[in-house]
Amino acid sequence: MKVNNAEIVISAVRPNQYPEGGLPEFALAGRSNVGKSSFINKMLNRKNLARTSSKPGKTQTLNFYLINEELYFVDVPGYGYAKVSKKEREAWGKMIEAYITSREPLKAVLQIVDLRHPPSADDVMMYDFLKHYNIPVIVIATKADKIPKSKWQKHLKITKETLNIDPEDPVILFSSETGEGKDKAWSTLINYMKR
Ligand SMILES: Nc1nc2c(ncn2[C@@H]2O[C@H](COP(=O)(O)OP(=O)(O)O)[C@@H](O)[C@H]2O)c(=O)[nH]1
Ligand SMILES: [Mg+2]
Repeated sequence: MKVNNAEIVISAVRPNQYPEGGLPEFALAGRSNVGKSSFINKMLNRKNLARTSSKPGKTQTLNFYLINEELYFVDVPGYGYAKVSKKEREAWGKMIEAYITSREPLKAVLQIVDLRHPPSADDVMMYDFLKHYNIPVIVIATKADKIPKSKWQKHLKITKETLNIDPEDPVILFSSETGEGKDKAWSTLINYMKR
């Protein structure tokens, strides 16, 4: 995929702010700080379009990135950040649930996990939640540059086993540092766009 143009079109807090037009959408889900914004920037060849931060729990809106007037990436606030109140967590849950379960143009959720560690209990819960609602899931195991290549397969196996992954769901090894997995991620997205 050659990205000619990418721009944030809206940071939405309510469904009536979501873009109209029905272009295919891919939402990014994952723990705070796992690398969602970095993934978006790498995929779009942009340094800082999606804000990356070492301070988790920042994005509290659904950020819609329009790519080539063809599709959207939707950056979703991360989960599993300890320092949010119960009330904030509930508001987050409602927003995500409302979006994921009723958004017609949503083609798949890209669930971002950290290849270095087994998926967390929150990761497993998110995966099960998506499967429960029959939302197609593409797992992106990122930060691959942080472990030696000789251990990639072992870590991928642990990722799949911990998620109890459906063998139909793609798992893509990725690095926002090196661009590992970028071509595979794009070809997978292009396939899912046609569904
Ligand atoms: N080495 C390495 N660092 C990464 C990678 N992806 C993200 N990071 C770092 O992890 C931190 C959190 O990334 P960010 O994209 O803001 O995570 P988000 O909260 O999920 O959006 C930042 O310091 C990034 O530079 C990666 O693939 N490799
Ligand atoms: Mg982010």
